[in-house]
Amino acid sequence: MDSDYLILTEATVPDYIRQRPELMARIDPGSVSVREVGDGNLNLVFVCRDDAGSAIVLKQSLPYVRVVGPSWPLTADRSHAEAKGLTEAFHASPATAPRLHSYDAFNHVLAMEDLSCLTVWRTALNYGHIAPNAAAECGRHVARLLVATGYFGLDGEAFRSNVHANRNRAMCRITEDLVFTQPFVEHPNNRFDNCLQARVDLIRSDKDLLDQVARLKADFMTREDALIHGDLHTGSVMVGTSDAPATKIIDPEFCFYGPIAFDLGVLLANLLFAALRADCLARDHQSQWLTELPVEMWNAFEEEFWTLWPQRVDESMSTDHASDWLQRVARDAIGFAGCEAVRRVVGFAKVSDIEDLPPELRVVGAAAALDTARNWLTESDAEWCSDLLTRPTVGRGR
Ligand code: SR1
Ligand code: MG
Repeated sequence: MDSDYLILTEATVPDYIRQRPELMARIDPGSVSVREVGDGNLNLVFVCRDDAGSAIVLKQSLPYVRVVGPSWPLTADRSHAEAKGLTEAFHASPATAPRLHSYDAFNHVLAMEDLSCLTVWRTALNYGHIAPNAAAECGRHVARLLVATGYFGLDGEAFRSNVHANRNRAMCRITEDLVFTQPFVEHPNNRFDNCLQARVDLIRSDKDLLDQVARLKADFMTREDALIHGDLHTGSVMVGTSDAPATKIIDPEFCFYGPIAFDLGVLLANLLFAALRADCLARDHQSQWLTELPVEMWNAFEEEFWTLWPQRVDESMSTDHASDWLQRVARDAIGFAGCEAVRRVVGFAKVSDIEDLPPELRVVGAAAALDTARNWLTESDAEWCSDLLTRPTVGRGR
């Protein structure tokens, strides 16, 4: 385990800043106040603000999975992948990516733009808030990264060299295990309420469904469309308010050259969880708004793709080829969404949208998520249309 580096605490951050000229140029260690705010599964995140009002964020990878502890070692080199992912994303879409100030490879620390004026989208959704442009901005961000880093935007040599430079093997392995493998078999990482057992059995005994999961897993392992985010759930998006809208996509530590449909699918599944929470809490206005978001996201993705299409490096690539390719992306994204939805209910790394509901509603929301996921994994004609998030009526008192 690469643990021979300094693990930061709120108390040691000012001294750490003092030792790094590139940080000293941005913030005064003499007056800095430091707050650890990391709420994800893996890392430490420090918001640092000095008396003059300057602020930066320091994000440090631990040599293990934070929510589990040292018994689950994990390479801290993921910060290297994240530094590259942030740089590429900012280059492709500065409006929706945070600015990376510097990267300390030895201590696995990224220094980034402070986004404290924004809120993690999942948190905002859990409170019942509406973020008008967020889904469309995510769709555009995915399209821009696709064209900037994929084979539409790069010549063969540059493309292959990038594929090689962004392998991120350990993080891909986590996704292969947690999303595509463990939830579909008995595994100690799985945990779910007993009353969901029949639904889980139905999923695990459906040969066609399991074949579809295997196909999607193979796609995840072998398709190299572009540098994808790799973990684009609503906890990887920060949003502003209706008065001051903004969308920033953070945390690309799982980024690698993979199927672009995976990013769209993971976000789709997490919009499902938000919608189910809204239904369970009878938040009709939010629920109605959420129902529209998958189409908004897809339309924005597709529109941005076609806007950028004239920039393709190889003009022999036909528009018909791109149209067919997009159709496949839409279909695969729905399948990936099914896998992500199953894993968040059955496997490791639950979502607070469902987990924080009162117990009697939690099981209703989780059951509805499994039913939708099963449809997404079995209906070969599922389309990216306005009833994609059609849900059973689960609302309180309905
Ligand atoms: C062991 S890491 C668990 C999960 O947290 C991250 O956000 C990814 O979704 C990963 O699968
Ligand atoms: Mg994350």
